[in-house]
Amino acid sequence: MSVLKIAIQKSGRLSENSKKLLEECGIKFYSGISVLKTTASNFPVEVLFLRDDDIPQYVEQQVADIGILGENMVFEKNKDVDIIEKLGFANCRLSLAIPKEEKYTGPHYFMNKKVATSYPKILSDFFLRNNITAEIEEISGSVEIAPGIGLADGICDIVSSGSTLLTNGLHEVETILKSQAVIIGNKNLIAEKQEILAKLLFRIRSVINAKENKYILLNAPESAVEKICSILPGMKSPSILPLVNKGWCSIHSVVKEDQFWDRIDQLREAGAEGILVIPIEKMIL
Ligand code: PRT
Ligand code: ZN
Repeated sequence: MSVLKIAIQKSGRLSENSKKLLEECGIKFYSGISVLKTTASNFPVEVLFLRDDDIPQYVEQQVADIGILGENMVFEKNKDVDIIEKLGFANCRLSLAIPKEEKYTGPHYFMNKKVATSYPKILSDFFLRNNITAEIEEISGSVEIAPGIGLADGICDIVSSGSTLLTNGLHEVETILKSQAVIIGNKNLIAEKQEILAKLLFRIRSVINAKENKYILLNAPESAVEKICSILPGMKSPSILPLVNKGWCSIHSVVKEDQFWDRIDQLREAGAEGILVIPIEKMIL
């Protein structure tokens, strides 16, 4: 009986969300067996805890069958693996930044300059695409202090809120890459492992769909039903139940998280009352 080996980050920004995602898929783990590896008790998977930098190589070599990590690291390591699914967490961007007093004139600003980064491959591809000759200083951490200590003229690093750049007197001038956590997979999985992966992906998609949507219940006069249904498309169409109050009904539907506030305003304008919005745990389409 095959087991699908999943590599996730041991400790860092991706660890908690990666573990949580597997748990939300109903997968339970034996704990305390080893700090490097654990097996699920109710699903044929094994989890390996690794540094994110090593995951692409291990997946390529099939030490792990699939892995969860940031797209930034996938593109930097450039290994022969497939990106299977985007997971919607650890959103960030890889950007170029320079001292805030410097005026930016476009990518040619970096001509013959020195840029510090932990992403030499992505940065050199960017410079190549833009016909820029620049020096890349590869450093593994605290990239943002490089200009301040005279090590480089600018940096290329991960940005999320932007506050690290701000506190180090830098401003973001170019976004090279947008990134989020993804699942990568080995290209030669045997049929049995592909079957386990398909089951896992089905669960993961149900969890992601659920997070992206809300269940909404509201009361409305029958005269407003048509208008309200046009605002609430739902998964197929809204459910309508009669209320004891004559002339009134209850409407149930699903709305996308990102359209949520817009829709609520439109619903109130259309005559909806007693609106309840409920998180969805799993959503199977
Ligand atoms: O030990 P290991 O090698 O496994 O971990 P790591 O230290 O290399 O990575 P880690 O845990 O810091 O990040 C893992 C992944 O999280 C990254 O590869 C990204 O895909 C993603 N991610 C999301 C981030 C950030 N947001 C982020 N803000 N990775 C790093 N940062 C850092 C960034 O380097 C900078 O120092 O946070 C700072 C910027 O944040 P803001 O909010 O101030 O802009
Ligand atoms: Zn790392």
